[in-house]
Amino acid sequence: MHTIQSNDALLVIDVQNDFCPGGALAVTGGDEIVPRINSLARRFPHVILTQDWHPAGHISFASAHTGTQPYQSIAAPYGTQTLWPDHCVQNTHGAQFHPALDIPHAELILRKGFRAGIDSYSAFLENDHVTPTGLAGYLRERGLTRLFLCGLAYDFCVRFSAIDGTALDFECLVVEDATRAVNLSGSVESADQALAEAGVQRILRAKLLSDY
Ligand code: VGL
Ligand code: ZN
Repeated sequence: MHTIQSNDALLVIDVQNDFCPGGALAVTGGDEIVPRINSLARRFPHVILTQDWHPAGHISFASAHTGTQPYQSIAAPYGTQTLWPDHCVQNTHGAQFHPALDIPHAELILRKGFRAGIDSYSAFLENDHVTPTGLAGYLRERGLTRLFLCGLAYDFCVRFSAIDGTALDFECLVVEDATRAVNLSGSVESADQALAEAGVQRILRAKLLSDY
């Protein structure tokens, strides 16, 4: 048991105020996972946080387009883009990590979605699926090869991070009970299926703490 190894990292996705109850793009139960993530993080030698970090007027905001509503999709130059309420605007309270997130030893905070004209769900590649964020290079240079993913939201940023990470040759496992979903129509089922097809294992926190 407890064979969390020196080449393992916990990747904590977007545990930010706007994705928690009371936030602009609140995920049900988003705050409930914070204590779980804190205790998981204590077991990992390496922890990396991601932070959704949009400029005002970002392409993923419904408010940046005329005649659109949040949660509908548009054709962006790089493909279909779901539109969201304004969220995680750079340097706002909503973009800050949840105040109870307590991971002093986190060694990297990777910001994503900071360019006005392209969104980035994945921690590895922007939504054109080709522009790298630099995370793969960081992990390779640091010799971190196995990633346990948790955070928000299961059906968007956790999903795409795990799938891209797998395609980039990292072993990715999703700690399912340390995530919560936005849950648009069909998004959870579609994430479950995509993760299964990519060979991403979903595990429970208790299993991680006892087996790995
Ligand atoms: C996310 C929608 C928009 C996420 C980020 O972190 O899952 N979802 N921006
Ligand atoms: Zn976003």
